Amino acid sequence: MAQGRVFRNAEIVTLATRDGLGLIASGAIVVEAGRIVFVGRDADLPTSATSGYPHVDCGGRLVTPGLIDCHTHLVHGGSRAWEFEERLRGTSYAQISAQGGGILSTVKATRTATDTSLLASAKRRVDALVAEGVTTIEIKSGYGLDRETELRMLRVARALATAGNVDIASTFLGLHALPPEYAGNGDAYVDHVCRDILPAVAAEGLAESVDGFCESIAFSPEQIARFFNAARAIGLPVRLHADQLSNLHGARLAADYSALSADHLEYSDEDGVMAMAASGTTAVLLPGAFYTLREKTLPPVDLLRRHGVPMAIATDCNPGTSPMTSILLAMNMAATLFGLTIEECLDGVTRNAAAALGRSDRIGVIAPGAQGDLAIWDVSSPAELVYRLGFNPLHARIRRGS
Ligand code: DI6
Ligand code: FE
Repeated sequence: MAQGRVFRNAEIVTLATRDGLGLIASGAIVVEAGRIVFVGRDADLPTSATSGYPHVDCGGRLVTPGLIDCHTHLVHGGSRAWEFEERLRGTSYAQISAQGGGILSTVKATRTATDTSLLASAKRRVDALVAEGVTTIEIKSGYGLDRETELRMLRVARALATAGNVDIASTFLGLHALPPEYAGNGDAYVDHVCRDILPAVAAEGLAESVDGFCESIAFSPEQIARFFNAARAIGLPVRLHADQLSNLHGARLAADYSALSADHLEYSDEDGVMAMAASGTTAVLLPGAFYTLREKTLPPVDLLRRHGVPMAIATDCNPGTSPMTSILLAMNMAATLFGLTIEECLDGVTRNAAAALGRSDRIGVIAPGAQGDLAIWDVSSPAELVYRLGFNPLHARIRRGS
């Protein structure tokens, strides 16, 4: 007989209805062989499900889908605390990158780190997210920028699934920064990524999507388009760091390639937002980077709402612009800094985050057929999950039913 478990006496935030939280008071959930087979009122539990399987009394607690952090760079060597200090003295992120700091200093530290130390340092960051009810984490490469190190980063990301007891979605961030070997020769690096690194990533099945950084300090829209064409040719979906520091029309570019997501978007305009709506691209908002860089330009939340673009929220966990390992803090920042509602915050770390990963069929909601990934909270209302800073009310995390 299949393994199963019955969760009873729960206030369930299913997120399975089109609008609203899809709340079920005094609810029950049955998970069988890792998948949800029943969700509804406790009183309506099928009698076949009440016998046999162990019952868990949730004590009237709030139950949400397991949370999803859909944008992180949490595998990397080194630390950038010195750069934080430098910024406190008034040097800008762009100035630091131009001086060979920024992303490239993490590239140096990542290339020289052993696999063991990369895994160990990343696992501590994974553990922090998992402790807050996270059951799926996206992890990008992008601090290797050579074939060997990019592949190593993605293998470490894959190993974190077992090491961290969490689902991992890995992304090949081939165009993150120009490595020193290609200084002044961006087009040659793009060729190298498309011809030599991307095929190796695909051959080993190490990534389920690709990503790039479209910015004046990184790669041009034309270079990103060449990379996206190569990804499309081998059937990998794309995502994009778009319009974070300036408007290079990255939102539209992402939409033109039916991207799963366009991320950051502080400088995106209405044309870009409309294109995203038409292509079904999810907007991933990253308030940790906005906060760390003390940005002033807000992402166009009203436009995203008006055009019906789904909004996800993620930590962007990275050593430079968002050294954050708290998805709850990301929700709080999205509310306080970007003006998202409680419902939008919850959607942002569940079903919309699932869409950004192309996993809407499996995770992000509590519904029959979905993976049995749940978070059980010691809170009296959904708003309580968002409003505290630095407090973790997780009671239990359930991954695939256990
Ligand atoms: N945008 C970001 O905010 C991070 N990467 C990116 O493309 C920054 C990563 C870093 O500074 O190390
Ligand atoms: Fe990022």
